[in-house]
Amino acid sequence: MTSLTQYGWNTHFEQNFHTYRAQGLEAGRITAIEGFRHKLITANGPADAMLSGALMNSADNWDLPKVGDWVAFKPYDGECIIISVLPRINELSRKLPGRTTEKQVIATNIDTAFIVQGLDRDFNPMRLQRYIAQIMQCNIRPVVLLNKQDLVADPEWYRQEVIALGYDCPVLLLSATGREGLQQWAAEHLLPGRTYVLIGSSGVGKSTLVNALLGYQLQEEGAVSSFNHKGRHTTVSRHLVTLASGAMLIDSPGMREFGVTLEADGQDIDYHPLLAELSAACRFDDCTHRHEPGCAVVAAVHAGELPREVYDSYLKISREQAHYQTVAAERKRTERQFGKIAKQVAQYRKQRKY
Ligand SMILES: Nc1nc2c(ncn2[C@@H]2O[C@H](COP(=O)(O)OP(=O)(O)OP(=O)(O)O)[C@@H](O)[C@H]2O)c(=O)[nH]1
Ligand SMILES: [Mg+2]
Ligand SMILES: [Zn+2]
Repeated sequence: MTSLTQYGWNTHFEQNFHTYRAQGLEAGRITAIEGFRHKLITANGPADAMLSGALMNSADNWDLPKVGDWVAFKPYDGECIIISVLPRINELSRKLPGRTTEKQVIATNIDTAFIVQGLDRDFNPMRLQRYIAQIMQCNIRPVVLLNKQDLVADPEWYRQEVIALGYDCPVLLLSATGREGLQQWAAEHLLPGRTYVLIGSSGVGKSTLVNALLGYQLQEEGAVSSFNHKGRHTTVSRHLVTLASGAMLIDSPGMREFGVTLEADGQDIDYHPLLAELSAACRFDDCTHRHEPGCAVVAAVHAGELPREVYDSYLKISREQAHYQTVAAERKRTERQFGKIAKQVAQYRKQRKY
């Protein structure tokens, strides 16, 4: 018997599991998804599971189990059937690339997300800010990992560039292959019973970092790549591994784009401490910090108190969020209308008895 608390089980899940327990179901956490096969960690060790027919048919994609989810399952003939996903504490999501407003859930029930950038050609403060904004919006703590520090002459310069942006998040320098900085990273940021996810572009060294922590090859890392990425062992699916320390780490495939979504009440982006503080001093409560008179944010940019990169990132992200919000609202309206029609058809059929 393993105790589920070491995998992150807590009173939140316990409370939501009550009714399922009464029905004789068991609880497990999703560690990997390969097609239809779901890998679980349960009180009796690892297990394979499938979705129940009802779950497969009824749910929206983002309601289906994702890596990190706690589920209620029924042991059945040597196989486990997943009956339900327990309510999530949070979900790390992004807007899918392209003109869609579709949301993709990357992983769930996360304590900290490590944003990995490589100090070769990948370093990009604008992209970094987009990650930070989205992660904070998901109620997850961001930590920036600048990997491949062995490839640049002055890695500290890059770290200071990120720190100067003024976000409330730690910035670490690492070399996965040179095994530099790993110890400090593990000691300060990888705690037992907590769940972490690594995100960032392809080739920044996420899997190499995981493997370095595990101390063995869980999966092949890429060989040194040429420009076209041929022959690289790029990660194709997400999986959760448990380190010897008891910390859980989710590796994920590289992302080309990390689109922001917009939950709830929009307007206020308070992912940047100074930006949030300044907004309070704007003349208008609903100031968008663009052209309004008496805007404290614009004044701070002119005075050199708020970094221009932060302001530019704010403009870009808030524009995208506004777009996401309008299109998502439209989609909801259409779905509601469609729902009404479907209901009318069902009623009509019932009356006509066919
Ligand atoms: N010089 C140097 N190379 C590194 C370092 N970390 C990783 N690499 C190399 O970078 C390449 C890509 O590493 P991966 O770990 O596969 O990158 P990834 O982020 O997992 O990529 P995807 O799975 O495609 O998202 C490999 O050739 C690694 O050996 C580092 O700290 N320094
Ligand atoms: Mg990888
Ligand atoms: Zn303003």
